[in-house]
Amino acid sequence: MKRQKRIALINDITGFGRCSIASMAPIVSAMKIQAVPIPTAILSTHTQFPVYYFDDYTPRMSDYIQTYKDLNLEFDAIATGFLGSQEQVDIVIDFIRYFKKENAFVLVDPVMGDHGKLYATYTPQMCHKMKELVQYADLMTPNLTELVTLVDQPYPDHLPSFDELNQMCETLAKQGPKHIVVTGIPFNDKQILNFIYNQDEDYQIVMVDRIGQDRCGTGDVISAVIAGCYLNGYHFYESVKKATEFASKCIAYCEKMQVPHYYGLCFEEYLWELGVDES
Ligand code: PXL
Repeated sequence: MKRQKRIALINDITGFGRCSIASMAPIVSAMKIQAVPIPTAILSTHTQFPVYYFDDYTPRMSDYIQTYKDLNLEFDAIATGFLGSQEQVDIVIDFIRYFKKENAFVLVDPVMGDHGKLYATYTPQMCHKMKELVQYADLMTPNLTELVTLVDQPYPDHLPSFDELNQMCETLAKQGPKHIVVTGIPFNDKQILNFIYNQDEDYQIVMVDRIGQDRCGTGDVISAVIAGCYLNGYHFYESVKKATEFASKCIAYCEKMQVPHYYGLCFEEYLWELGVDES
């Protein structure tokens, strides 16, 4: 019997703040895909709150994953997000090598930094390690900070041209991914640019209106919708379009309700819409 599609979500579990697995699992579930969380860390709130409890799950990840090996579980897709240590990257690479079957895809969201700055955990060694993971990616969703870091370029002091973006994506694609979307590039006061690179095809652009300030967890919502759409057979461009439109709608609701920017996206309001046109 044909079973439902199944995706492994390798990311942190954060209780309050709507990010990572807490956002991604319900989103892919709404798209009729079974979510299988593989925690990298457990937090009470995300790190943008003044206080948070953080439990690094690295020492327990291998035993956790071993049971999936013992059960011969199969996954149709694997999506990775925030990874806290080099050891964790090695565990993820081992997971991909073991579980990725033909026709399955790997989406790597290289959560490394934003606005030209890398997160504190992103030492040069960690950046080097992330490049190892890139080799296993089919789809990637970097922001501009992450893209330039992965291709050893400085953060630009001007908006890069489409040709420059395409060249950087081409360099990244040579290491692995066939499809890349560079998310959330500030284009002007009113618009955000999402730049789509497809191997051996022309680049594509998805523009969205800039609504309010940046919100934590937006990237997780976008990568979850992309993973879900792509797994359900949409083209990459359509998946990105649907993801950015969905995120914009959630952000507009948050602005209307004056939800603090670090509370994440109120995706619950529109979750049902993700299931409507799926077969
Ligand atoms: O993707 C946002 C995110 C995810 N996980 C943790 C975070 C953040 C943003 O700060 O702190 C733990």
